[in-house]
Amino acid sequence: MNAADQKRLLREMIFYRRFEERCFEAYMERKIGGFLHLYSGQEAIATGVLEVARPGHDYVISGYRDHIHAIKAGAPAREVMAELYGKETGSSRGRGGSMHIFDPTVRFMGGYALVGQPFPLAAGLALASQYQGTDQIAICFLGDGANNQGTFHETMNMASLWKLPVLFVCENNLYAIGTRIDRSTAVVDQYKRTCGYNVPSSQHDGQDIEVVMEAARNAVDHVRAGKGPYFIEFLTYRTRGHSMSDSNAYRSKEEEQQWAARDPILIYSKRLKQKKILTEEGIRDIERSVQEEIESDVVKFAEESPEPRVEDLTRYCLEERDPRWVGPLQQGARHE
Ligand SMILES: Cc1ncc(C[n+]2csc(CCOP(=O)(O)OP(=O)(O)O)c2C)c(N)n1
Ligand SMILES: [Mg+2]
Repeated sequence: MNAADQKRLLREMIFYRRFEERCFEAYMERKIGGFLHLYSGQEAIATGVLEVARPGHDYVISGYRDHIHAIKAGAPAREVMAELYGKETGSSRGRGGSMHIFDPTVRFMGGYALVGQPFPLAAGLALASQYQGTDQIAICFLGDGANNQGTFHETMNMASLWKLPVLFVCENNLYAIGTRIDRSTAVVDQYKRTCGYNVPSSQHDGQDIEVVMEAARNAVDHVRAGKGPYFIEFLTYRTRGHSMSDSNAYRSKEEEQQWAARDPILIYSKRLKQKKILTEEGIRDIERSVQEEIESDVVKFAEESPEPRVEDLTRYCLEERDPRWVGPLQQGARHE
């Protein structure tokens, strides 16, 4: 990777962190309502995995902690923010909110509120690619807790049997809401759980974006080569509570501090400084430009966009498709 790409990746992670922290602030100001699950701390995973895949071409699907997967997949950040604000210009016309970002124009096939729901949907998307003979793969991001759902087991079995082109990305942040993984899950190492289905798997550090990219590249190559599904586990930690209603009282300060020292943005900033690709001042410039872009473009767009009209609330539900989606769903994504 050249220096420009390394700088861009650091900027992307800083942008994603600021995006999420800005959501937190807007929620406190009651501009965003409903559920809100932030991705802060886990940025290296979405950024690294999708960097080595082909966003806009491959299918991407996620759970409810979905904003950053959507943006890195190619959904405009301002439309994601407008969705959180419940505005007509949002990715889902303001009808879905935080847990239901959806943008088929870049083949981001949704965030889903039900834990484990994306597993079979990802397999279905992979089956479509296989059936149509394309080289698209489906990439499914989910948490550790999701692997205790029946859908995990059913999907692993079918995906393996049919050799579906699907990459399962397990973001193991050690908790499912307030329950630590060793209190809910008999086998703590998630990558070991797929051996019963003959799905190859591996476990890696999810805090170092270069480790993530290296591991994801091998996994993506495996899946794209038609060798069937792959399950990749990344160890990570969310810096905030599970959702906005979580006081986060179940984690010790020592544990939080240990992980804060392994923050993905901190790790990568240090590395780029050591390599003399960036100086401290260069990093501050990036932070300033991110702040400026989020305020003057992303937040401004969301704030100034219109609310959906009451008489339009059932539009796009049944017979009428969102016109933004009709072309891409019939002809392929906007990048092609
Ligand atoms: C089918 C279903 N059961 C329970 C819930 C409640 N619930 C929401 S998030 C969550 C924990 C999921 O944890 P994990 O998969 O590790 O994801 P993380 O929040 O850590 O990213 C649970 C049980 C739900 N949304 N859907
Ligand atoms: Mg979890």
